[in-house]
Amino acid sequence: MKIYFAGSIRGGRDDRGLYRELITFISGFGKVLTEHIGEKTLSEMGEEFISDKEIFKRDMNWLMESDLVIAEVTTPSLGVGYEIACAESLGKKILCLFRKNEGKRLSAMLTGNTYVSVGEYSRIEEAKEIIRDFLNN
Ligand code: 6K6
Repeated sequence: MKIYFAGSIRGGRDDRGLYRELITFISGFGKVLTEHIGEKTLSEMGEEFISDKEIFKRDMNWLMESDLVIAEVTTPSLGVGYEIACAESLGKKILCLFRKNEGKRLSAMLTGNTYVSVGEYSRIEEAKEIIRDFLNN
């Protein structure tokens, strides 16, 4: 199983440690194509050795190749929103994970979209449980 993990990059890197832990967990179920999303060294400023056009092409190819998409959507990101919309058009299964109790509400374009599974969690263990249920179905 090939899994596309989406998480904010230029939208903000505050959750990169969380992404890393989730990617490690998800790797137990299949191949995560986008392991770099959790990398400490990947800052908001970007990968210096690859152009934006190359990033877009590479990521779209991975998205097409993937069997399903798991997106951590607590930190709003235009790129993640775009990937979710593309994944829906491509007919991929999509799980969005949103950390609640931070005084923020997730976009109605996700919560109101019956195509997308949305899992709200407080602790990372709950997020893992949601992922486990999603992947086992
Ligand atoms: C890295 C740091 C800043 O800019 C970069 C460029 N590198 C990227 N490398 C890989 N994937 C990227 C990059 N930029 C965006 N993406 C894709 O968009 C990822 O798959 C993320 O899920 C999503 C993040 O979008 P933004 O809008 O938060 O950057």
